[in-house]
Amino acid sequence: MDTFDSQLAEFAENMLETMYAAPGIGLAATQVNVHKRVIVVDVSDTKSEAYTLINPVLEPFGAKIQGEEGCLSVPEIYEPVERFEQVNVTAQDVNGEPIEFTASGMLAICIQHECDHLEGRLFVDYLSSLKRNRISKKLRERSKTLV
Ligand code: GNR
Ligand code: NI
Repeated sequence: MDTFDSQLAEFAENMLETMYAAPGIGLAATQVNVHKRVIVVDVSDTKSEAYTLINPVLEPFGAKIQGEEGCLSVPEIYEPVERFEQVNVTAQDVNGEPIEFTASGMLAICIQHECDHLEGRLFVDYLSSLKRNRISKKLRERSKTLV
């Protein structure tokens, strides 16, 4: 991303709206079929701590922690995933201004989950092939009964 114009600002606003409506605590542009390095996250209960991160780069550190994860792109599947407890984040905001902060806990997990989407990775990719195959089957069966 190198053009920080009103179109980008509008897209980021739309992503936040989509995330809150889902409802979810994060969303990557990849998930709405836009292949740009844009993620939004808000892990607060009050929907008042939104981060819009453009071109995010992560340096995870610290202990590994396991948390139950779900994904809007893998509906209604929840499995434990191991992530780093903390992550140094450098990114740009919608105006192209540099951002740098350290996240921990749920925010750190969510940012790692969203950045994975930008690389085409899903949380199910961290599971055993046995679990992944079961999930694929479940999603396949589900889509059959839906149509
Ligand atoms: O809403 C979401 N919840 C969630 C819970 C644990 C770990 C990661 C997430 S992100 C997810 C929304 C989503 O799919 N973002 O890509
Ligand atoms: Ni996701």
